[in-house]
Amino acid sequence: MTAPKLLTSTQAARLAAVAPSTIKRWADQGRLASIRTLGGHRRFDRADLARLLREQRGGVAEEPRTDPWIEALVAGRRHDVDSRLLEARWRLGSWSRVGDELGVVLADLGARWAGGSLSIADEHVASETLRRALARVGDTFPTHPDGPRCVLACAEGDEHTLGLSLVELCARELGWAPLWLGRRTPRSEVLGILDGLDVEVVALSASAASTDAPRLATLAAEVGAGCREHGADLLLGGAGAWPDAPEHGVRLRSISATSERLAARGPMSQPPRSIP
Ligand code: B12
Repeated sequence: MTAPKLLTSTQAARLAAVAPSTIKRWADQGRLASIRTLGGHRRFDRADLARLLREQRGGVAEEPRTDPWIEALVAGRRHDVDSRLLEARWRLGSWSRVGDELGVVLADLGARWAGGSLSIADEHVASETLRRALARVGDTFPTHPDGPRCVLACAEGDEHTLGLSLVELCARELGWAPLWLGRRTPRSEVLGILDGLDVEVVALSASAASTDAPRLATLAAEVGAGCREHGADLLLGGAGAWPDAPEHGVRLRSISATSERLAARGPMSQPPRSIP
């Protein structure tokens, strides 16, 4: 498998180490070829970008440079990753936007691994470095033991917890009390918790590795029925094959949308805004 050839403006900008507005300008000037999606968004071919960068750098650079996030993660540079997280929070104004930026980085990491430019060991070091950094940041937040409870669990068989870690940061920032169940959580455990505790939201995560749509639909229906019975909302997230319109709850495709949903139901009516 090779890395995906078509890049969004943000991904192209990260790879070229320029602002997204520069990528758009190059496209408007006809220096960088682009196509438009049905929704009108531009997409760029990795090879076209590499060619343009090579021309600009006098034929010296062979490939778009490595993403600085990925460099720091693969090298396991924990202090670099910590400071990048804090810088991104300051620049973007909320943990949900940081989460969406990291979603792009993780998709790129997966593409490099699938394309063979990163080893399995590189990918393991990178994802574990990020997992620990997110846990460190989350642990600096004030706790809200009396805040509304939000159960965080991965779909059965799924070990991709990073999306859930990003949701946890947003939940904590918004005054929720998250209950982390994490990887490979059996549905019976989620239903048991709904029976025993006051729960406002169940957030289930399924990564791109969860491709069995009928199994995910049954999981969403069974947990959804439990949530409805107990008056809890159900949030289905991650790139997995969840149903688009579950009978109960909602399918969410970004951390920002998750944050808005939590803010609408939680103690803070608005997601946090940027510090001017
Ligand atoms: C890191 C990683 C791992 C790490 C996970 C570590 C960890 N603690 O999470 C490890 C090394 C363990 C791993 C293992 C495997 N992985 Co993996 N992994 C990834 C990688 C690089 C990132 C995953 C991730 O965190 N994505 C980021 C999340 C944040 O993005 P997202 O899912 O698109 O979600 C977005 C929104 O939906 C929302 N969101 C996310 N979560 C949630 C949750 C809720 C509740 C809500 C509301 C919203 C929300 O935010 C995101 C950003 O907008 C991906 C690449 C990729 N494209 O995702 C591969 C990837 C998912 N893995 C893959 C594979 C194949 C595997 C393995 C099978 C490899 C193996 N042979 O062992 C195993 C499977 C293990 C298992 N049973 O689950 C493939 C899946 C391909 C496929 N279709 O099958 C991918 C796509 C890589 C690739 N390009 O081939 N992996």
